Amino acid sequence: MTKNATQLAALALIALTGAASAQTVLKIGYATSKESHYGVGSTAFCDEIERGTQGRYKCQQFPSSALGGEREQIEAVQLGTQDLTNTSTGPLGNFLPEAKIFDIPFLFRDYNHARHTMDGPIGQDVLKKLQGKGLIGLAWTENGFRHMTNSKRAIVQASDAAGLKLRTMENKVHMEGYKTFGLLPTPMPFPELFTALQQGTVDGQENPIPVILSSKFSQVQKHLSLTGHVYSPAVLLLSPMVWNKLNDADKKVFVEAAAKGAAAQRKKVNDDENSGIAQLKKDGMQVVEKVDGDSFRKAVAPAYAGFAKEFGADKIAAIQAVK
Ligand code: EAX
Repeated sequence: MTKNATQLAALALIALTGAASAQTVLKIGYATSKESHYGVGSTAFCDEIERGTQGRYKCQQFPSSALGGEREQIEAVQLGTQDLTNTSTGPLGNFLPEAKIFDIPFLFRDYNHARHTMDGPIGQDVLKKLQGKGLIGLAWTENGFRHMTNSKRAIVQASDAAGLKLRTMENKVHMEGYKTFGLLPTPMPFPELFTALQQGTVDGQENPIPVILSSKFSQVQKHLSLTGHVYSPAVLLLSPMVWNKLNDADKKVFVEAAAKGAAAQRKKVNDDENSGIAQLKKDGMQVVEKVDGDSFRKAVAPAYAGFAKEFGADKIAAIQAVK
């Protein structure tokens, strides 16, 4: 090769690698702050896809509901106007009815039971079904067990909850369940919640410790009861518009990155569960740690007949049987 030809070849190579390293920036949104469990999980996922695709894919993160409520974000991911969302299953049942089974109060015994179910055949089957609804479920992440807060009184047993106006997610299964506690469920998108609590539009709300902490609900709620009345799964959703453009190797990178994100998110939930109660007490909340769980279980038991009719008694029993 002449010197010129060598230079040309080198230039061609630069042009080629330049094209190969073109970067796609994916928009990911979630409800809470960048420091919260959703932020930790999303960041772990984003770091991994950037590393695994040698920088061909990276994220731009939109924490704190900057892209809207969770229902709106799922719709946007379906449409492809948003690439990713890390969201609770609150509104997911409106897209895939089968997903609502996981929202039944007192279905899961503890975190191990819930995580084994979501990561096992039952959870993975529902995750795959999202494809039929124009959503790619990359992994079950986690929101956590939900606890009640309110501005009126300490809740020790179900009868203490009766009559309180409680904001719920836009989730029929939760609403049906909470009615049995005598609560007055008021569905509302998360971005409106802080102001609604501040202005007294509702008396209370229910959310996992990591959400109560990161959203600073201690500023607007006096009482916290560790009711743990329902497990709140979360899911990392990708738009099919992005998924369908990925080659097989990149698909594998995305799925493995999602598993790492889920692990990081769950670890943050664990950490917040361990240190969060002390923090919330310091912030001035009155905390009922010894809740009469049986009074709540007894209250909700009759609603299980309705849940069995909707989802199948065998399906509920299969989840209860997961070790
Ligand atoms: O996903 O709406 C809710 O209460 C959710 O738990 C919150 O947005 C985090």
